Amino acid sequence: MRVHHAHPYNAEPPPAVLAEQVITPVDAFYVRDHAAVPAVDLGAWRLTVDGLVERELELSLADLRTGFPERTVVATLQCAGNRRAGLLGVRDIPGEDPWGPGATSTAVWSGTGLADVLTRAGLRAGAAHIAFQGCDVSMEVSPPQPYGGSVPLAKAVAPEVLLAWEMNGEPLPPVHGAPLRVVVPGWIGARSVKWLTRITALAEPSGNYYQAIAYRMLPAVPGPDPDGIPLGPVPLNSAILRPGDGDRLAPGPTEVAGYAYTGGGRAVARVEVSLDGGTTWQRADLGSPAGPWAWRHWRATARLPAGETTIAVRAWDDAAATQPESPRSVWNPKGYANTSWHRVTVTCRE
Ligand SMILES: Nc1nc2c(c(=O)[nH]1)N[C@H]1C(S)=C(S)[C@@H](COP(=O)(O)O)O[C@H]1N2
Ligand SMILES: [Mo]
Repeated sequence: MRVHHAHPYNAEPPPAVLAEQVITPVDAFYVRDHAAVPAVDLGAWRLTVDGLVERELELSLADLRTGFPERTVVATLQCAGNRRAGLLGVRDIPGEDPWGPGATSTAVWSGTGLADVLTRAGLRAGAAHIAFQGCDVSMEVSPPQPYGGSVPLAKAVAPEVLLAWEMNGEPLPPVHGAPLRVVVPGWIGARSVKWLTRITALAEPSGNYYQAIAYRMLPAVPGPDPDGIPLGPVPLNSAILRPGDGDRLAPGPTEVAGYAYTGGGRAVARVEVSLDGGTTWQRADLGSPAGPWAWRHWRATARLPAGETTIAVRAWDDAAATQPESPRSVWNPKGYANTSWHRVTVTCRE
């Protein structure tokens, strides 16, 4: 893993490792923490459901496992800061980690539907957002605050949104939120709250720092909208995982491989690779879909000239939207959602 920070732990797998399998092994799955991994006493652990509900609930893990139907969803998580490194060349972003294209991974998640738990509690009139709170306390905020966030009710009750206790068929590991986390497929990773202890039905979005202040798309130049756009659905993105930037390659055809992903219920429709700065594009082959909420792996065979070549990738979605050419057009003060063409530069021997 490429460790950006040891405490709190923040690490991404090397790109080539992500290219190996559509389902990322647990030990290669990126980790994004804002606080120390909390020590959870499993016997004492309870999930509280409160706020605008008919009945407050206190559920143990056994209550969840035995009292609710189990569901499994293959879902990609993607941090809003994925590919931030590509924005740093435009302008510095102090205090934020320079993530490469590996702040995203895909797993098979099992647990129960959030909708089922909300149905058991019964929502009262006026409930419009579902807030989540973890038991890790972030020292990045003053005064320190448990990590949290929220999603609008329409997404919260969608069938793909899980309270997950299993990842790739194993109990959820501590670093990924044991014993229970939210998985909000298609939305930025920040909404998939780990170490979940409280679900609250609210009339407004959560006031937690990570919903109200961070994870917002601020304007590049402070203007009439200083609060920015709260980030939710993940925009269309793609990256080259192989070859690696700076690789020296043998002559002959080169296999180029990577991922493409879009959230918000859209689908990746096409991936293209350019060897000439975007004048011409070659179609990549998309791997078979692992489900509507998972990334697509892709490959293309490139015939590289001798010397240095920059390979670029872009994807298209089913609304025929594509990615912007330059990181300049998407630079923002917190360095979120770098969706510009991803590029690697390689050298081919004569
Ligand atoms: N409780 C808690 N949940 C959290 C976080 C956190 O710091 N604390 N980080 C969020 C962010 S920003 C991301 S991108 C994902 C990362 O999930 P992972 O570490 O399992 O990859 O978890 C989210 N859930
Ligand atoms: Mo994130």
